[in-house]
Amino acid sequence: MSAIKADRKLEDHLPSDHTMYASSVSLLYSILIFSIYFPSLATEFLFNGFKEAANLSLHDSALITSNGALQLTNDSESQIGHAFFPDQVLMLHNQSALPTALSFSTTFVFDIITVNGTGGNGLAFVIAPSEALPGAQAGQFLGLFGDKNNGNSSNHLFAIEFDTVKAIGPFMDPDDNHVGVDINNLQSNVSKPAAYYRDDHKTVIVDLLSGQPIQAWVDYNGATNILNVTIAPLQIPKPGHPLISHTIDLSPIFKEYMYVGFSASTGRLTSYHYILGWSFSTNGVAPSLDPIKLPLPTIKRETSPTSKADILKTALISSIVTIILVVLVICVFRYIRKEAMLSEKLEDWELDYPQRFPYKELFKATKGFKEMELLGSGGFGQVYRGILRRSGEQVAIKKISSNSKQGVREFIAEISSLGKMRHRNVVQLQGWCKRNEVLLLVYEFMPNGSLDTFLFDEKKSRELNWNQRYKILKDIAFGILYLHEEWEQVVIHRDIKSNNVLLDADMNGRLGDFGLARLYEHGKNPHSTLVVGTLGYIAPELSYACKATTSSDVFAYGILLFEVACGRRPIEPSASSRELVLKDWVRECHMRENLLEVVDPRLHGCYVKEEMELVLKLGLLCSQSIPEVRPTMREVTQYLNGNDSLRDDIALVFSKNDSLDLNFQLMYTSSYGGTSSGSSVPGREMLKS
Ligand SMILES: *[C@@H]1O[C@H](CO)[C@@H](O)[C@H](O)[C@H]1NC(C)=O
Ligand SMILES: *[C@@H]1O[C@H](CO)[C@@H](O)[C@H](O)[C@H]1NC(C)=O
Ligand SMILES: *[C@@H]1O[C@H](CO)[C@@H](O)[C@H](O)[C@H]1NC(C)=O
Ligand SMILES: *[C@@H]1O[C@H](CO)[C@@H](O)[C@H](O)[C@H]1NC(C)=O
Ligand SMILES: *[C@@H]1O[C@H](CO)[C@@H](O)[C@H](O)[C@H]1NC(C)=O
Ligand SMILES: *[C@@H]1O[C@H](CO)[C@@H](O)[C@H](O)[C@H]1NC(C)=O
Ligand SMILES: *[C@@H]1O[C@H](CO)[C@@H](O)[C@H](O)[C@H]1NC(C)=O
Ligand SMILES: *[C@@H]1O[C@H](CO)[C@@H](O)[C@H](O)[C@H]1NC(C)=O
Ligand SMILES: *[C@H]1O[C@@H](CO)[C@H](O)[C@@H](O)[C@@H]1NC(C)=O
Ligand SMILES: CC(=O)N[C@H]1CO[C@H](CO)[C@@H](O)[C@@H]1O
Repeated sequence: MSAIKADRKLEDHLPSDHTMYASSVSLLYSILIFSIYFPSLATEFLFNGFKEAANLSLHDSALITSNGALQLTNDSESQIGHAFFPDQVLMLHNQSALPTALSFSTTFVFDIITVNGTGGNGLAFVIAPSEALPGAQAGQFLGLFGDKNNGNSSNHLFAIEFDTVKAIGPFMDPDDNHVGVDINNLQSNVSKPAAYYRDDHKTVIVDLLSGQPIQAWVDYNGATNILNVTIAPLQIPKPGHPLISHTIDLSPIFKEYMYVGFSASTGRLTSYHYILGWSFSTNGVAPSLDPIKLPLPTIKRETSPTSKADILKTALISSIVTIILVVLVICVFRYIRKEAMLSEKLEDWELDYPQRFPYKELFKATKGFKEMELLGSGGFGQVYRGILRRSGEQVAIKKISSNSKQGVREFIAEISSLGKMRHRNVVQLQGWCKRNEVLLLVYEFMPNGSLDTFLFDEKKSRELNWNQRYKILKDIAFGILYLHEEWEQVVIHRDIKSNNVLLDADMNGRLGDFGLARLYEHGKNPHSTLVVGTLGYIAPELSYACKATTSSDVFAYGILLFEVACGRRPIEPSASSRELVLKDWVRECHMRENLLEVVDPRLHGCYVKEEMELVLKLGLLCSQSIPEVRPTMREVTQYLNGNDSLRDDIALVFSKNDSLDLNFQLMYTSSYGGTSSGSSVPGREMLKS
């Protein structure tokens, strides 16, 4: 791995008579003689690692590691390590009257590795008169001097220091990462922050404690007295411009023969100091080192921060990693929580009804039942707009909080059979979902909302002309007829009112929420007298018969007819007592033969008189107190379609004594008490009092 080429050549300018010895034997003899009397006239050696044959003189803590690196110190405190080329090197031409220092050139690769804490104290290339450096101290003295002899010119010591600690005291170190030229004194004659110059003369800082191998070149020209010091990371070729170029005459410093080598020390701060390769020449440029052959330091730098830049970098990286981790954990946590929230425990029977939607799908469709998607809320719960992911279809999702568990199962059974209904005047139920106490019903989306917003809108921004109103009434009549007679089983709506009349994009009337009132019926105590529906639409017989029939739907439809014709609610608390209950008011006006007095003023007289009269009379017919005398929905649709043969029937009915309804108001008032489904009805309080 390493190689030695420590050949000591005789210089060319040896005495010329030397060549007169002809025979090879005497030549060899004379070389031997010269070797004895003029040892090391010029020195050149190259060590790519020190494993074999280097034979350095090691002192104190210095050692050669098993793979051939020179370790000057380990990272124990207050260590000193010295290592020297074993032979003396001629450094001064001492024969003439004017002694001159020899030119020399050296290059070496060092590596300072700090395992823990902050590194210290540094290393130095040394040219000294003896291998023993008298009085040398550890720490900031770098093992070169001690406080007794620092600065004494009798030291004859030349050093290039690579200092990693800014010493306190008289040394005037510029910083904790510098290169300096020391002569007899640790106060450098010249020192510069460790760096190299790029070809464009820009300075690049070299961190001595980076743990990376760093190459240094020291070149001295004895004729011009110019000393150049250059450093660069190992992978960078020798920079063209030296870091330090200093004019100094080394002849007073050098003795004739000197020792060349290295010194390093640790103090309170510690590092491993390594030399990985070294070449030296007093005969021109030092031979190049082969980076491939250099040993690696045996101590691996740990990831623990050692320099400020590293601390920053590590802190930055670790904080980024921490942030990413935290975000990840939060995401995972939220995902798990959301999944747990959206997961559902199904009861066995729920699987029997195929129109079931997964809760997750509805949750996503409504963006988590956001306020923004809320279309409205009423007695039965909230309605949200949603977009189903699977089809992109818009739906209305009704969220019903039912605190009665027992009714839900029967209700779903019923609902899923109702889901099979198809009629153009019935809002189609697309499916359902049950989750804990919450029941979700998925309906076709009706873009124009419910009829009551058109009839009672305070802002009067949404208006309906008579043709539209009449059309809607007919649509709803056909819808109810479908429920009552045309589907496979009789379905009683139980809650017909303008709020449950929905309008599609073409303003067709569609009956919604059929059968919903049943849910409450199922859930309640069957023994209690119970009426479900909405106050004002509840047929009087329900208060005692307690059994919803198609006739009670017809009664509610009659009230709906009044609402549409008169443009007001069935019970109007702000109206005079005469007009309080819409049905009674219409009846009274009819008795006074002034039926058209009740017509919605918002129509401004724009309506077909015959149709209006038909609607009002039909309303009277449907809202009779005795269920048996009310028409069927089929008859209602025929009236509305203008079956003239029925006109006479109406006339007949109204010619009769209307005693049927004499005590209606009385019954009505007593029937609401505690029996309504609880939907908010204006005027309820007033009626109570
Ligand atoms: C190393 O030095 C020792 C004594 O200093 C000497 O005996 C030995 O021959 C040297 N070996 C080499 C390879 O120079
Ligand atoms: C460091 O080197 C010194 C001197 O050789 C030795 O006494 C000490 O045990 C070494 N410390 C470690 C941690 O190896
Ligand atoms: C570094 O670690 C060694 C042993 O693990 C310990 O003796 C030494 O004091 C430590 N140095 C610093 C500066 O923490
Ligand atoms: C310098 O060192 C020499 C030899 O060790 C000593 O005699 C002399 O007193 C020292 N000079 C100073 C100023 O310390
Ligand atoms: C020192 O560097 C200068 C350039 O800054 C160069 O001209 C000179 O030759 C160098 N001297 C040695 C001994 O390398
Ligand atoms: C120069 O050489 C002479 C004899 O070899 C020696 O006595 C003297 O100390 C030398 N001077 C230096 C500075 O080495
Ligand atoms: C009119 O009503 C009568 C009696 O209900 C019915 O027989 C007849 O078919 C109806 N005509 C039309 C056109 O609906
Ligand atoms: C209407 O019926 C009531 C009570 O049933 C009766 O007193 C009244 O005379 C009847 N009026 C007519 C016109 O039949
Ligand atoms: C460094 O150079 C030597 C020899 O030239 C001088 O004797 C010293 O005084 C000088 N030291 C400083 C700090 O400049
Ligand atoms: C009167 C009214 O609001 N009609 C609207 C019904 O819905 C469709 C589709 O959204 C709209 O285009 C109509 O303006």
